[in-house]
Amino acid sequence: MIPSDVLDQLATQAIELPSWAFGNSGTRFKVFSTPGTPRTVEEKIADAAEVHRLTGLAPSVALHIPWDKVDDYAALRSHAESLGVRLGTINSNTFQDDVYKFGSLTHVDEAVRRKAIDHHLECIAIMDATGSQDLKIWLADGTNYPGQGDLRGRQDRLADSLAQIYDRLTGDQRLVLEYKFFEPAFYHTDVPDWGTAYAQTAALGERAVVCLDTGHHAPGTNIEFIVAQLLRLGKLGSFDFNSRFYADDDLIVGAADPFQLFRILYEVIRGGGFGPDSTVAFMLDQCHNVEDKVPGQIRSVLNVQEMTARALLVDTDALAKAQESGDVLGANGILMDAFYTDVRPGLATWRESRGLPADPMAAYAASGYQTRIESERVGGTQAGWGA
Ligand code: PSV
Ligand code: MN
Ligand code: MN
Repeated sequence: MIPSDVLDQLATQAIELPSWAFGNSGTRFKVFSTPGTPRTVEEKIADAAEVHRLTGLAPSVALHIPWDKVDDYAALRSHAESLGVRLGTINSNTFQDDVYKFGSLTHVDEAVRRKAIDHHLECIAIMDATGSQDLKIWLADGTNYPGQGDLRGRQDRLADSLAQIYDRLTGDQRLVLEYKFFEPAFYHTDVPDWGTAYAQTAALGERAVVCLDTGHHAPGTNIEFIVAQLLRLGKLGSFDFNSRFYADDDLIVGAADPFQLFRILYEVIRGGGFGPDSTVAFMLDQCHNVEDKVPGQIRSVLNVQEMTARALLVDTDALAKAQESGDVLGANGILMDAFYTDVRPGLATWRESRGLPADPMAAYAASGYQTRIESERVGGTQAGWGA
């Protein structure tokens, strides 16, 4: 039995899906095509809407520009809304054009830097049309060899570029800066860690916050500590959830290390990052290289929901007492009790009580959706990692 106050909190959960998760993706060795892959952004949104229909967990879809570029964003917004979802975060992309070989917002050539800034201003104009709140910036900027670039100068140009972008935000729009410790650059990356993302966003102002992608840290990093610290500083803007065994694997969240996901979500809740009053956005950033994409996304949002439920089960009063009295093993045991609680039967019953399928994975398999898209969508590749 899951207590009703926990279920009430779970009812507020929303996890944004990335449009690119529905497109083909792969590694530098091979991009395998999955039957039924969307051919258009409209079809990606339809797949995302199917995930939401079966789980009630995914009311919005993030777009990546120019992968999801269209002529009429107002029409795209209506399309999404007619399917029961909204358009969410707009992700900029300055990592696939030849001109950005040596950087984008940090580039030493003013013309290239201008082009990269203008791309972000175009993204803000798209946000105005889609009603999106967040502009998410991840930069591939960095160098491969010591001496190749001036680390300090690049940081200064980055600050100036971000300030020009930030100045164009209006209303409740936010600039969300995502860090990543390496790749594609192998010696240094211009936004490699939460400290740099924090310093850059703190200099901009309140509406600039940090995105924590769970796959963007060195092995062994205590990610939940970063979560606690960013929440404490009021700078945790969003998550890109995924899981990894080695580097930025972009596998299904909770697949590699469910306990880490639990620990992260516990700190999110502890720090006020969950619930209607929180401004922390939960998003997925994943690729489904070999598995079917729609059920891959269903599995992902269910994993987040399950670990959130377990994190909400932590007996926080008992934990505080154990911590204060120096009861090391007692405190650890309280956390582990919540982690080891199987919430799946309780969640299944609760889903049914809300008019959702008890088992969304089984419901998808039985729905005929996969067979339909496989026969209807011939030759789908859609721009993105696989293009
Ligand atoms: C970079 O590795 C990243 O995590 C950024 O969020 C990109 O925009 C995204 O991947 C695309 O999958
Ligand atoms: Mn990411
Ligand atoms: Mn990534």
